[in-house]
Amino acid sequence: MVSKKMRMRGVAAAVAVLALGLAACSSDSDDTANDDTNATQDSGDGGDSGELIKVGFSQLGAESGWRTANTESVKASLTEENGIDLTFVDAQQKQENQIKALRDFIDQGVDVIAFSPVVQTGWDEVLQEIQDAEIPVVLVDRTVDTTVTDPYATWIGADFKSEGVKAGEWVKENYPDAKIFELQGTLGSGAQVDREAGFDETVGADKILGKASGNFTRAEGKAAMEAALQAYPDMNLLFTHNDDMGLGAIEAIEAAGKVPGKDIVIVSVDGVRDGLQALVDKKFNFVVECNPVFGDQILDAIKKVYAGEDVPKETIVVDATFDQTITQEEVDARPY
Ligand code: GZL
Repeated sequence: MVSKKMRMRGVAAAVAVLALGLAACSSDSDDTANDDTNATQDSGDGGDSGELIKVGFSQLGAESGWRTANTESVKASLTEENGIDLTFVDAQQKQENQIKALRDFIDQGVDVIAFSPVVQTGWDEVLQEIQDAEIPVVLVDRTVDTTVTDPYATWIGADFKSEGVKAGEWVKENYPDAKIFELQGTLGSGAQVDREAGFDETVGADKILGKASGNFTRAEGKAAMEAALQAYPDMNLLFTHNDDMGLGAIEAIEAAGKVPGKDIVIVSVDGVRDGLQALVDKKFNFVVECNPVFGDQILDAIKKVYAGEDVPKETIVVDATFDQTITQEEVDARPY
């Protein structure tokens, strides 16, 4: 989708190059004009005219090891030498902060907006404002559920439902009679909704004693697990929507005098280093990866969208799975 704004930029750039060319041709050796031309060409490989692509990125928070790794990947890719002028805003897991950041990006006249929505709904108004401002959106990680038609150019993230299914299939195969408690991620987030759907459909809702949200954080996962251990004393398997909540749950399980990985089998999602270390330590039993390192794919999508090139509606980030056969060397070699 080449917006009017980008078309106008293209015309302005063409005029500028033509003017520089004419100035160079008309004078025998106008170094200023040549320097200007070189300066333009050397100022990064952003848009057609060589200027940087102004990107507004609204990150939902810093709630987990996964988010930290994702932010590091985004910032490592969206750099000036890669042609990007990045404005990065952390919303501390508050939707109102994200909506404010998105509106600020509109006011700043950014070229492209990228964001990872903390929850699926509540974006209709601001997505319509962005569309009216003809600013293309690259949706990152989490998904949206909106009435706005064609609200984003492309989405890059993981297949959350498949992650839930993979976790459920391992439980069905290894612990078919488990009495399960489920630690949910941020309620209403695409990751929570779809991991829960995939897992519950696979193991059977009748196997699940209860659920509670730990909001994808270690502290809230620990608190939710403390309550669950009281409420469901015969629980023998925990499915947690991310490693951080599972690591908090380990603290609660041990404080209750039980052995994580044995008295209570733990199945998790993410595969951050602390989660895989828990596998080596035999406190986690199975982990489905959700790879956060896709900054380069976001960069590629932003450049294509800025240039008005076709992009796929969605790009699924490939995930693996891990069990207790993982070695300490493998964990130490992990990039995040
Ligand atoms: C998944 C991502 C989730 C992670 C959590 O792509 O949105 O959010 O699984 C993080 O660790 O908080």
